[in-house]
Amino acid sequence: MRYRIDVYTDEAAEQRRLEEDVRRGLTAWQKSLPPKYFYDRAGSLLFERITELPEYYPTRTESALLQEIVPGLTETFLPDDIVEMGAGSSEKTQRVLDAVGAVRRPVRYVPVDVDRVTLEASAARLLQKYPALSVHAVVGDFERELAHVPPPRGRRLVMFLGSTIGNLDEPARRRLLTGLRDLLPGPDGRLLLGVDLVKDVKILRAAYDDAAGVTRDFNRNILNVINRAVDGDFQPEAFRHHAFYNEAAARIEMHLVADSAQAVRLGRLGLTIRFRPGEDIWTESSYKFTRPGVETMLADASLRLVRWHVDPANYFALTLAAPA
Ligand code: AVJ
Repeated sequence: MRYRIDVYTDEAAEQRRLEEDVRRGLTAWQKSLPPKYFYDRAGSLLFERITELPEYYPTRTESALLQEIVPGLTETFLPDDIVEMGAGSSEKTQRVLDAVGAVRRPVRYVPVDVDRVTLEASAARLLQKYPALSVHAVVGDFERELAHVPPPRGRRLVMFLGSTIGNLDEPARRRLLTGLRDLLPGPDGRLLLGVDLVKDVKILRAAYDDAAGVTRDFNRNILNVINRAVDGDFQPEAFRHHAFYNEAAARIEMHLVADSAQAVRLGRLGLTIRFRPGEDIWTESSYKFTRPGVETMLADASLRLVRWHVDPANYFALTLAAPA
């Protein structure tokens, strides 16, 4: 059997969680929404457009780095089992599958993602392209469903790319990395982690406030998601996109600022949310890392850094880690 898919998403439970998140986030003193709600169909398409923007360096920098390091990586560590968190369309995965010889060597790929449709489509594509590959897809939130990842079959590589880890604050990061560590029993497993690095503020700012306004549209789209989910009447255009680098916290913050007073009705929650002029919703943090910071973060999850690969400009790092 070359293909299996396990689904751990439950629409009723997701809806309840979203309602909780929205109620808590929008009734707090500092209003906020969790960035995972950016990614409905429209939001995922907008994110894809972001990855192609001239200002948004992370995706192309990581892709080039991956291309460059994967041959050397598989020379010293040839995995039989590849787990990928937030796999999405598995575009970068193909670089790794090529390098591990999944065309002729039996390799299992375990993608974990909330988006079932995307997972199914990419699994079909990969199974066709790699005759020796098997796919065990897990549909679920990687912050919650790690326990459902099957035990390793041979040498396991866990991949967590795209600096998605940058969305998490310190406690959530530690929780997740500890969970990933637990997917690697024995000394033989490896974690490949993509992290965006601290750099010139102008470059960071431009990446999250592009000239074409795609990131603005992406940010505002979260209000469409909320409108649909809880019968709300947010006017996305009444909110200004504000992205800045918080140097003390080493993170980009994205906010949506109400430039005029707004009263927003959330029908399903029986709530009216009021905004004073200038009041904002904090929609995303995107943490930026340094090598010492990554080493500490790995150590806190009983992992140790084995290899640190950066591009020539020092924009982005691919980190290889092993159980400590
Ligand atoms: C998908 C979380 C890595 O933080 O750069 C891109 C999301 N937000 N532009 C990032 C994002 C605005 C992205 N991550």
